[in-house]
Amino acid sequence: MAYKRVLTIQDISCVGQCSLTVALPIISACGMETCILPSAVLSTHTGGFHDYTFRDLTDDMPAIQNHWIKEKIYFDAIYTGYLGSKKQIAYVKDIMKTTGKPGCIRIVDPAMADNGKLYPGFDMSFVQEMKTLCAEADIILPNITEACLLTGMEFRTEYDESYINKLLQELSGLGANKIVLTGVGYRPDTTGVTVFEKGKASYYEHRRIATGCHGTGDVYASAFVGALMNGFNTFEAAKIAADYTVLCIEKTQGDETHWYGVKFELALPELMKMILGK
Ligand code: PXL
Repeated sequence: MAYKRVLTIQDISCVGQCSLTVALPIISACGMETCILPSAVLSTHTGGFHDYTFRDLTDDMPAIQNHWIKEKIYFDAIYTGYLGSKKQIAYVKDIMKTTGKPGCIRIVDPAMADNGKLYPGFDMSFVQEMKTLCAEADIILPNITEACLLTGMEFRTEYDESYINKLLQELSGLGANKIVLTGVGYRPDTTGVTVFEKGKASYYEHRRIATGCHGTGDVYASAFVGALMNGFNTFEAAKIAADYTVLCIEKTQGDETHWYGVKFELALPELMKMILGK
């Protein structure tokens, strides 16, 4: 497998095991050069800490982009996560257009909501902009809350396959080629992921250990990118990322002081075995 260069655009939450502090080590461990563009710098993530700092880096983006273009720096894949402002989304779309190598894979995690609610600081006008970013992606990785916000469908905690299929149809109407919908569970002790491509949905079910662990969306998306860029197909990559995320949750379980994230570092050897030992 040729050595790949991936760009990931998301925030630096200095403490909290999410976004770039998760994506950078996970994608690097998968054996590729991982370049970053921080969307914002926060003292912690926004999910449970109080009085966190937030420095928006939107205005730094065009100069960074121009420098890369001048230096002829191009990427095999661009993966976006938590973004800092509405205005930033337009910059990110332009970066995807101008800094991708031919065939560059654009992966968008519309990280903006969970458990039926938008994260602090986001509103429906941000969701509107995020729809336009999803439209330009090759693969999107929403959870059910994000999928509902993007499509206008009602958020439900209990549902059947026909609800999920409708959600996938509506999401594909936004324009993304492939969809990896996370947190899809039909039974009390299980959850899973539904992959939708070429009009067909495939489901991978796995154990539900705990609900609502912080940062697991970012752990999942990063491992997905790492597997995909190592030649696994969308469904295989979605499966590896799910198995890795379950391991990370297992390694964190029982430590109540570690409520803010998962100990993803402890399961990196297993991820590397799944991806590089194939
Ligand atoms: O994990 C998603 C995420 C990323 N970045 C920041 C967040 C969150 C979720 O709360 O607050 C800053």
